Amino acid sequence: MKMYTTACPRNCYSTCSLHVYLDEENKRICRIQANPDNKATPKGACLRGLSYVERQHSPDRILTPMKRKNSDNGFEPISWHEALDTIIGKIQYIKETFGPQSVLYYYGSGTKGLLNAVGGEFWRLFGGYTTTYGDLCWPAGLEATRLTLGENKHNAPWDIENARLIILWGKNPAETNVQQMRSIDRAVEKGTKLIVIDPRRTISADRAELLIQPRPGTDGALALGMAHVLIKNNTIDHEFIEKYVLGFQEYEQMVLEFSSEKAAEITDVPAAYIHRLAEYIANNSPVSLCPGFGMQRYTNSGQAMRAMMALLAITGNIGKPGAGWLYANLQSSIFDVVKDPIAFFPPEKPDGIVRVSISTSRLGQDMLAQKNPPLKMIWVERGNPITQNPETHTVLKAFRSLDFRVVVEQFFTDTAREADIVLPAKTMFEQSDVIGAYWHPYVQLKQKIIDPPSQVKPESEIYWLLAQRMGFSPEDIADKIPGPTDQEITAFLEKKLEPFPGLSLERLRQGPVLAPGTQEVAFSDFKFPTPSGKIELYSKEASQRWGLDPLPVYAEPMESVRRPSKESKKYPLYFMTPNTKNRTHSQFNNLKLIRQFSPKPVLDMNPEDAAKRGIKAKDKVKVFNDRGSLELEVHIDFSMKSGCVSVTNGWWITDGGTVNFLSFGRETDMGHGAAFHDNLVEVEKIAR
Ligand SMILES: Nc1nc2c(c(=O)[nH]1)N[C@H]1C(S)=C(S)[C@@H](COP(=O)(O)OP(=O)(O)OC[C@H]3O[C@@H](n4cnc5c(=O)[nH]c(N)nc54)[C@H](O)[C@@H]3O)O[C@H]1N2
Ligand SMILES: Nc1nc2c(c(=O)[nH]1)N[C@H]1C(S)=C(S)[C@@H](COP(=O)(O)OP(=O)(O)OC[C@H]3O[C@@H](n4cnc5c(=O)[nH]c(N)nc54)[C@H](O)[C@@H]3O)O[C@H]1N2
Ligand SMILES: [Mo]
Repeated sequence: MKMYTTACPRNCYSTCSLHVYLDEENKRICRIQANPDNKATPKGACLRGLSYVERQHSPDRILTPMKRKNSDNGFEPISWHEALDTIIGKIQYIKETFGPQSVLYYYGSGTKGLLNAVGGEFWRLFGGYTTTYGDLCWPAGLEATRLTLGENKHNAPWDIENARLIILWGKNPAETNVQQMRSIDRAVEKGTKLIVIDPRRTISADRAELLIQPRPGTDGALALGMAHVLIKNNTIDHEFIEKYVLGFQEYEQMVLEFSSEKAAEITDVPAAYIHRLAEYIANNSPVSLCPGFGMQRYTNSGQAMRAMMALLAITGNIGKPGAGWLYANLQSSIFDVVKDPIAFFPPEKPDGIVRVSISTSRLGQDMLAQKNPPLKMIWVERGNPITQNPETHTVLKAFRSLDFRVVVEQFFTDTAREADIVLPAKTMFEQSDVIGAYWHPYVQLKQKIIDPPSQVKPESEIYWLLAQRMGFSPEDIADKIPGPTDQEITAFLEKKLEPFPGLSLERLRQGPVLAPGTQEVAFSDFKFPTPSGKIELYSKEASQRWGLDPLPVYAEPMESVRRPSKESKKYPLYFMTPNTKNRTHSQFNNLKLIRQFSPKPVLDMNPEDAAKRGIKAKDKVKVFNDRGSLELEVHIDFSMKSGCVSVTNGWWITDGGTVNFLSFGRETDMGHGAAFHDNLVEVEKIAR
């Protein structure tokens, strides 16, 4: 057995450092263990990580190019020669007849890496394309943070042990960032207080002193109510505000109108608890506030996140050990300009190449609406938009209205099933790449450990082959599309690392390296790269860029039982679709190991809501709204706030349906995120 150091490239906070063992004789990945050199992830992989042994060698992997059969819906294997010839024929025809922007190049978050940029380079050389702006994951929070603090970074994960109070606000790390739970547990052992704010009583709340279950989408109001109490009680840090905060006076005026009773009325959280929350913050500095991504999937989330950050700003809980806003730590994202989500996501570079950009949150609607030129083809890689983007029925309709669909995939996902040609995708063990993280500050090498199966080619090689066939010159592709050999990949990565002397491939091969210039305590220099150089509670940019109030005022989400409308009468339940420990979105659940823990989708429901509808434990129910429906088993449990129901996201249509049958394609108030949780439904028992 030979041991390699590598790292998990999935879209997950933890981005664990791993020791992976290869059985050289049988050419099999045979053991996954922790790499203790990463201070944030020293204790080992999660269930998903352990399942890579099965995933790598799964009999369900796609191992050759496949094309849709004419006769039925099945697929048949084809040669690379046929696959590439077909694709070249189609893309050239589409480009000449309709224009290159008739091709939609879509990519998801399936794997991290520098080599992901190769696709964009290919389509740029092609002469242009259509792509997406915005992001499904985190942009409302990224933008709220950028507007307020100037930059998305936070203290190193292990620093949370210095906190006296930890607030998990709409984050469920016991499932989505298990490695963080280790530090939280250690802090709790030492006497740190833990509070969870979530409409569900998640397993992260097991060791919490206080669980607050607000009505979904009302966190902004909760934060303003807490600020009201802090200001009224004069438990704020005047000196810190004076030195580092912009707009306190305007903010104070707004907050003084927002009494705890008003907040209680909006949030369903009794005023006494709003006072207690404020007192916890006042009496237990330093405070580490961990907002999750789940709570920024509403149409009012950007402003809510700003209101939550303000609590730290007015109590001086930023720039100090054990304190801060732990949203996204992009200190290891040294290669991209992710600090400004708007500059990062839309592809408009001033290079003379015309790209059309459509909203990823409204993917289906925008694909269908595109006229100039109309879309004819989609290329999908690293993503599963049929399952994961909002409004699946519309996305399906848009896919089916195209002339030609290519999907690069490891497995026959719901999206791959819609393709005309499926190209087999590499796994994390089959090509080297350099990756960052969004929680810990390490740069890591995801090492090649094993050759891909004979007919599997990494995307960079697929693009290189297409580039040859397109007749792009070696000068055109130099430094953009590396050749297929390991040496060429290594040279490509080394070139990217050149500006960072501490980050040679040689060094990264030994294990994780802290990103150059890492601040273990973020903002410890109290430099905030906002327009004013201060923490902005009053943000002109918020109004200039997003048409919002410069102050973090509260607005009711679009789909709310408190908004009088036909829909809110018909559909009285909030439908939340958070993540689960058993999958990364739609990945892993096709594996036997994982199936043992989560064999089928279930709907979590409060006993009160179930009783009203005559629903009993394990009944088969239908969850529905005007957009679609899902049929599944119910799980009745007091952990769910009444008035709310929940199914984890990522189930495939072939498992019985994706939760996005029910969601609507609409953007968050800032950052062009997807407001998945603005989603009202009704539930009824299915008669047997
Ligand atoms: N209703 C609802 N919907 C949601 C969410 C929610 O909370 N609720 N969450 C949203 C969030 S936060 C996110 S980040 C998105 C995720 O959306 P996606 O990024 O589309 O989701 P994944 O399910 O991770 O799909 C990634 C696919 O990439 C494939 N893949 C993995 N590695 C490679 C590779 O190297 N090459 C290629 N070609 N393919 C590869 C995997 O097999 C998988 O099918 O989902 C969003 N959708
Ligand atoms: N195991 C695992 N880990 C993952 C992922 C995965 O799929 N699986 N995905 C990764 C990715 S891409 C992401 S985006 C993150 C997401 O991980 P998290 O940041 O933890 O986000 P979610 O799981 O979407 O939602 C977290 C919590 O928000 C709660 N919530 C929903 N609405 C509200 C609200 O209005 N107010 C409050 N206060 N809470 C609310 C939900 O009940 C849920 O428990 O996890 C990453 N890590
Ligand atoms: Mo995400």
